[in-house]
Amino acid sequence: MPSTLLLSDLHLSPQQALLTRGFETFCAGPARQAGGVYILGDLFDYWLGDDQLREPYYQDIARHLAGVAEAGVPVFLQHGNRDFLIGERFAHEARITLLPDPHVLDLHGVRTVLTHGDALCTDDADYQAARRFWRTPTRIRQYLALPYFLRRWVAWCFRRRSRSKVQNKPEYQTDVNRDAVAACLLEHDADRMIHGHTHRPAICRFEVHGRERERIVLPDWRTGGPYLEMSETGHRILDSER
Ligand SMILES: [Mn+2]
Repeated sequence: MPSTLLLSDLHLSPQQALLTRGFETFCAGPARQAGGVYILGDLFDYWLGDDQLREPYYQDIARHLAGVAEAGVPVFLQHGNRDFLIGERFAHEARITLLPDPHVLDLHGVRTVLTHGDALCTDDADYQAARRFWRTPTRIRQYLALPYFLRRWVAWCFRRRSRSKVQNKPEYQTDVNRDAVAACLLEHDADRMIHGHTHRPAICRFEVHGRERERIVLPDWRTGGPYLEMSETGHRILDSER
């Protein structure tokens, strides 16, 4: 059985030439050998709406993803906090399937929860309040109705503000909350969780209700192009550039 590849937090943008090359290498190589590819959010550094495809850079990214699907490998995408406005038009162009967050599946024999991870950072009340405030259908509709240049400016302001905020927060606040993780695993009767977002790659084993569980945190793409390869025999982190 071919392996499953999982990755997240690529934060692709036209300013990131090296990352973009890594992503092209990933799409042209390892992705095409896999049984399926799961991108668990923050593929892009920002997403202003599917009309962002007007920029040739993003058309290229969609084309690289579509190439994977054309090679017969399904690609699944979850929204991250940076790109939750990715919609059906992008999905169609890139030939990907959008997944809800969380998404539960049997991954090589283990019931697994896939999530971006930001919803589990419940110690950051400030962030969760903002998340609830902005991610309602009405606000999304209002934002998408703004002209493109205005949306770009708003997104830039948000990124700048979030950077300074994150720097001033204690580390535990910007990490997932253990109780939230346990509750999510119990709710979905799962033994494993895979997420990104925190940029703190790790494999944690712990017990919930007398059962051994596992949480895998995907590395971000600040250095290289790492992805998780899962198969019947286990899992390992590989790099697109090696
Ligand atoms: Mn994120």
